[in-house]
Amino acid sequence: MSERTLVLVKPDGVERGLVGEVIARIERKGLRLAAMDLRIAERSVAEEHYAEHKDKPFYGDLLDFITSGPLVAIAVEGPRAVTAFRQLAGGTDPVEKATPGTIRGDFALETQYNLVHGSDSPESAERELKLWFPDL
Ligand code: RTP
Ligand code: MG
Repeated sequence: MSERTLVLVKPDGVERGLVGEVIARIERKGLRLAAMDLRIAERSVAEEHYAEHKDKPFYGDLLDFITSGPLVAIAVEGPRAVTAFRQLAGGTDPVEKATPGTIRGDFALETQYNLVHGSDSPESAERELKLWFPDL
């Protein structure tokens, strides 16, 4: 049974030249790229994407950051793709939660600059994929 998830290589990941590294890990895991696009996120898309965090103290900074430069949006497909990619990414705090061997654990130091996003459930994935890839 295949499922889809939305992956973002956030602006810090693009800036640091880690797009290839992230894609390589997705592909080596056995997941498939169904769609991919380099773009600067519209503020409105970013607001909707992170709507669950709108009352959090970091929401404004998060929107500023995610719209600050080009990011790579990827629709990733495969068996249990949502959980599989969350495991590749590692925990949100790249030092306290992400372990070495994960994308965040290997390459990030700060929670705000944690390189990648992955949908946190199949329902979130459906919602986010509609937002980022309406034609998919
Ligand atoms: P994401 O949504 O980006 O995949 O990350 P996540 O599920 O692991 O973490 P989430 O709780 O959804 O937080 C979304 C993003 O907001 C930033 N953040 N900053 N300063 C802070 O305390 C803080 N907490 C979260 C991170 O960039 C996180 O990935
Ligand atoms: Mg999240």
